[in-house]
Amino acid sequence: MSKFITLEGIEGVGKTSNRDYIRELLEQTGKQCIVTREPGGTPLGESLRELLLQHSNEKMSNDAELLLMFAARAEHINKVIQPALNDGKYVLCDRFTEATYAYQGGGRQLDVSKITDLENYVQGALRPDLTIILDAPVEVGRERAGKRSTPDRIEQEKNDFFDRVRNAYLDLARQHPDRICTVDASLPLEQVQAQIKQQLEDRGIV
Ligand code: Z5A
Repeated sequence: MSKFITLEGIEGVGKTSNRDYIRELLEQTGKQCIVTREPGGTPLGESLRELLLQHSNEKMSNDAELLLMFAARAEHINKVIQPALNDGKYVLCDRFTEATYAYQGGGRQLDVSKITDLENYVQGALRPDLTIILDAPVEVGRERAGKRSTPDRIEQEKNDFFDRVRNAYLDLARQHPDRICTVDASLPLEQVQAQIKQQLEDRGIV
């Protein structure tokens, strides 16, 4: 049976590093799996991603940012996520709507009810079966990410923005313990992977 699994966390906590590990675990247990990401995952979504992350002289409004995230998501669900789930596949997605609650709700301090309305409109009943939040202090994630590339439009925000993002993620985990878990991503990679494996085993996924 198909499952929709998402990976979340502030920048640099290891979503990309752990995505391949989860895919391997799923495939080792005979599951067909697609890996995708947000914003992105379709040609339109990748174009919107570029608009969302590139630096521009004109400041993007918070509402425009929110709506572009959901425009990309609508396309992604219609063209990629729902068809794969309908085919019985596992969908492993690097970020999804919990990122909107964390970044646009927590970081930008937008009214959460706007996000909930868009979530219901764009997704209907679709929610991830499991969301793994890789949690680490902001300084840890930023230090890891900083070694790798120059900050994009969202990454250039200050630490207090990312503290709000992190806290919003932790709130989501407290609100939905049935489908959202956290792992301590400040530990060495092997220990992070051991926690992820445990979560997947506890839920009968691998
Ligand atoms: N965004 C939004 O605002 N609203 C939304 O609804 C959505 C997204 C969907 C793009 O995300 C931006 O979009 C993002 C949120 C926003 N902006 N920010 N900030 P993205 O996922 O593409 O970009 P990102 O969050 O910046 O991801 P990232 O920087 O690629 O980080 P990561 O994938 O979590 O980390 P990584 O690349 O796997 O690891 C970073 C480095 O740390 C790398 O050198 C690893 O080898 C190293 N690493 C990883 N794990 C460890 C451990 N455990 N120990 C030591 N070193 C480690």
